[in-house]
Amino acid sequence: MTMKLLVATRNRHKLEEIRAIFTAPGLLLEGVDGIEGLPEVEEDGLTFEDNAKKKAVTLARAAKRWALADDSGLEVDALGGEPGVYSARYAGEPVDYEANNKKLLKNMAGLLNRKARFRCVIALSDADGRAEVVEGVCEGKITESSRGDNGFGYDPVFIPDGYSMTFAEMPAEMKNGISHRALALHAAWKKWGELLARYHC
Ligand code: ITT
Repeated sequence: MTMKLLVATRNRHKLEEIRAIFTAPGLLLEGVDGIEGLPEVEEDGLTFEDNAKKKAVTLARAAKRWALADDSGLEVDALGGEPGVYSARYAGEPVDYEANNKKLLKNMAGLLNRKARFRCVIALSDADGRAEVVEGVCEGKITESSRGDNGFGYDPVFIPDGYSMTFAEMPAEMKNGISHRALALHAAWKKWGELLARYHC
């Protein structure tokens, strides 16, 4: 039997990381670009949870199928949790990862407390908009300068605890073994199994 899951993201890097982990025989992951007429979802929530739920529920209802959405970002202790839910557009529109990293390193110049974490909230919604969320967190620290070309976003400036490489210096499989998204996806996988059993579909 084939089971379809709509992945409610326009971020191709996220989609690749989700595909690497959310895999099973008979499971078909569909990106939003494959389906005509889906609405754009404005991310105006104050929390990752609000935004993840809004994305999953809106697109699941519109496409009339299960949807998974990821809302994620970087929280820096010395900046009071910034950029947080504003991570994607920290340096303004349009989204520019290099400009975001430059702004972050500038705002952290001279700061000794470099503690930070990536947080990923994943929402799963059925076609009727019944949604549940799970979360994954990866603790680490902010570098003094950008390092590495892999991954996306703040990967070049983030070193996970227990490592000396940034996420952007790691091969994809290594990041996918320890990242906030990997932890959230494993929790989401378990949660989805429970939801499918609960709703008998
Ligand atoms: P969708 O809303 O379409 O999923 P998006 O990129 O706008 O895509 P978010 O609103 O969740 O997604 O913003 C996430 C931002 O947080 C992303 O643009 C990065 O700047 C940062 N981020 C999240 N996960 C990351 C990761 O694994 N590595 C580096 N940066 C990450």
